[in-house]
Amino acid sequence: MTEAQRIPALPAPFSFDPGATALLVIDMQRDFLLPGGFGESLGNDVALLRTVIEPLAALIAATRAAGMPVIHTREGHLPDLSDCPPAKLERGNPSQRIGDPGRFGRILVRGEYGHDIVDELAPIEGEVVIDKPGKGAFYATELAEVLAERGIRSLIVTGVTTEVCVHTTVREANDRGYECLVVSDCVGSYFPEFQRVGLEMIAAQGGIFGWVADSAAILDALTAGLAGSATSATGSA
Ligand code: C5J
Repeated sequence: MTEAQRIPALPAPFSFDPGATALLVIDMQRDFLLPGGFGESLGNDVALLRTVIEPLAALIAATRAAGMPVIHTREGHLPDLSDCPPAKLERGNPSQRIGDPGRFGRILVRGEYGHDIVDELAPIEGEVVIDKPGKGAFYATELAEVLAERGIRSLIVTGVTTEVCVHTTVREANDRGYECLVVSDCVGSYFPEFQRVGLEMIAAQGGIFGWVADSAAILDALTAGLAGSATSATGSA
């Protein structure tokens, strides 16, 4: 066990062991974030989601520097769509559905350009990328095994969209016993009211699904942890 860190958060400070914590980056994919992509074709303003990229890039860099795992997810389906239930396939705008040709390849299909993660947040060698057919990152994936193998008990959760894949994943994680800290400026929604209420719901009722903090608070804790490990390594006070 490494030295526990404490982050000011809602509804109360979040304590975590950096040696048992991972940063989870949900679905920061071109299909959702690029102008001209699937998200925009549904009538959404991608600018709201794109505000997440810069603070999340800084948080990913600090997490890597602290030696903590970064785990990425991508929502998408096999090219034959055999893992996409008809109820999901048939929903939405009939002219732009999962598997249809889009500006960045077949929409939400694995291996297509639009399905992959935006360049600014690209995984580096050795980082786990979980391909998920659902909204939650645990459903029909190997995420539970990946976390168990690494002894992870706490998750710092980021990505898009706040009220859909982030919420579903946090709820799944909470039911499985993980402590989740959701990073308010590193999650995004196309809808400002969903962003606000989505975050409020997580921390409500004493933290019914988890905790909420901004990235500055987490960066402070990670930097303090690094400074602590540097002083113990050099033996200085
Ligand atoms: C959606 C997601 N919104 N990653 N996916 O369909 O939140």
